[in-house]
Amino acid sequence: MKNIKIPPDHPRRESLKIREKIIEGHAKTVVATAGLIAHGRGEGFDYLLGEKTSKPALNAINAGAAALLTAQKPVISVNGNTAALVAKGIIDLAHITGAEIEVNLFYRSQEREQAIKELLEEAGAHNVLGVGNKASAKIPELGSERRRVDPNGILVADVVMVPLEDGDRTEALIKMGKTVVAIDLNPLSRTAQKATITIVDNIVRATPKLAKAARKLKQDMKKCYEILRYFDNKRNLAGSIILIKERLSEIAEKCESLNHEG
Ligand code: PTJ
Repeated sequence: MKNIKIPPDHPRRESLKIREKIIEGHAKTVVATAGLIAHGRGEGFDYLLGEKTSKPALNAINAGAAALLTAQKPVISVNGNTAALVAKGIIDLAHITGAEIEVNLFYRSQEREQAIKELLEEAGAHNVLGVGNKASAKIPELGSERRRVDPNGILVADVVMVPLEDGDRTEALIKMGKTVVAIDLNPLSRTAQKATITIVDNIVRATPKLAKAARKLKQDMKKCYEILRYFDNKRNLAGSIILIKERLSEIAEKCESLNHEG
């Protein structure tokens, strides 16, 4: 598929560039067709959040980096959208935190898992878990293809990072006693509500910020434990929801004043 040329002065250039990456990923079977819809949903929430990393998101990014760094066995779960958007960033984060990378798909097929593995390897990954026969263990509570996990990865992990997730697995992983770090632009989703640490931000912005936070916190492990002790996910999530509410009020007020001027 041929990429479209986005004019340099287009007001929504960044958003369109990200969209192109998803479309390209879909053409290579990395992104599921439903992944296009999921992306559109994310764009909607990103618009409401002002398309920037908020204070609550930064708090959660620090907590997420601390959770990965203090884990015995951290694993970053990668699906199609994540691979298409931030393959290099995920590898960087895994390298800093000592996390494994595991492919875990809702719409699993041999073709897709192989395409995602190849994309990750091209980006520099060496040991991609969860592909082919490696996904031989099962999460008993789950009915979807997401139940298939690697016995050396998610099954035995104590901290699992799940970007762009669907709620069932987050709940199942929590039931298994794992710490779940979610990245989800929708603060109302089941994943966002159920995860231990929820980063309400675009994965494109959050991933390099996670790597930066991890690089800094790695020098001060005492600080990591302190961050985790004081982090309150429910309160932090409420912060993201309030932010949306305030932005909507501001926009509504502007509309109203324009109406009066007219
Ligand atoms: O690759 P697969 O087969 O594992 O399938 C992946 C998708 C994303 C299709 C699957 O997990 C799915 O259906 O997810 P949902 O239930 O649509 O949830 C995706 C969530 O991610 C939604 O809450 C979106 O708002 C959010 N989201 C979308 N794009 C981004 C995002 N969050 C952060 N950054 C984004 N760029």
